[in-house]
Amino acid sequence: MEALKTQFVPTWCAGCGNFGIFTALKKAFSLLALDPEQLALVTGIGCSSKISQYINSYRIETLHGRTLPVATGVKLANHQLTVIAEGGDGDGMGLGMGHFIHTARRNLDITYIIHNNQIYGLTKGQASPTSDLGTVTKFTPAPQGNVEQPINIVQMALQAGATWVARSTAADPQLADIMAQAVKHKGFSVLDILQPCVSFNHVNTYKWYQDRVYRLDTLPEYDPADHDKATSVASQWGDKIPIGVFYRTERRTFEDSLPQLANRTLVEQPLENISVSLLMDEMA
Ligand SMILES: Cc1ncc(C[n+]2csc(CCOP(=O)(O)OP(=O)(O)O)c2C)c(N)n1
Repeated sequence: MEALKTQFVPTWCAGCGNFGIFTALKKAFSLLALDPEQLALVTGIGCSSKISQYINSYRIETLHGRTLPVATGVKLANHQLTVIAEGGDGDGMGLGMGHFIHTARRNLDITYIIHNNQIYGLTKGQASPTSDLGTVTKFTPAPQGNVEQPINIVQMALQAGATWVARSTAADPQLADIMAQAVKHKGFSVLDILQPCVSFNHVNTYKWYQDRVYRLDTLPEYDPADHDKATSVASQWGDKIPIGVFYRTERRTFEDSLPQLANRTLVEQPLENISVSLLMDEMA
């Protein structure tokens, strides 16, 4: 754990769900015995994305919504690294939505962790693409509140072609374990973490989630290999919210399909035979 520390101290609000996710993530890395030099943490912009400042690894806080394209670049440059992409529901389901779908269908071996507080936290409480209908914010005022249909991250991941899909909560004692499973999966794994925002979301609190979540493994004969069943259970939201691993399957990864990467990572390949000036001339 000590090796994962940086000199920065988290600046999240007292009680923020990001603390639970941060603690679980460090525990997951320890469980996996991951050396910081094997790890690249790519985040976007948002309160949640600050997590990359606090974990010693290769790390970058990139542009808002560009978490997955940057993580893709990192993975293709050195596919031996364990690449974790992480950010908020706004970052991933708003500006980043197109990237989410394409990264899932490509099946890069990247773990994508979404801190889903159903609100834009950093910019002080606007409705996000996962805000429930009727959510009242400064920008979606009463009486009608939010009138846009929310995105269900698990459903979206299943339809886009993610090969491992799960949901958990920031207060889940099993969170570190489920994160470790996500990292171990070879392929694009998506973990939707329900996370209270104590400053700007006074509806979806720790208690609100706690009163609604139930574990998929308590369902008789639930089989995470069954995509149809996963899709049907994933549609549940409201009084009952399922958590756990919805779906897992094996599919060839994008990196493994590239002959250029078969023997060596890109960063290990010498540049001698590549003439940059020829390329520049061609594009002139
Ligand atoms: C291109 C661009 N658009 C908008 C913003 C402003 N902005 C910064 S963070 C953010 C949303 C944060 O919400 P979320 O991604 O859910 O993360 P949270 O802060 O809740 O963890 C927005 C809209 C920006 N930085 N860049």
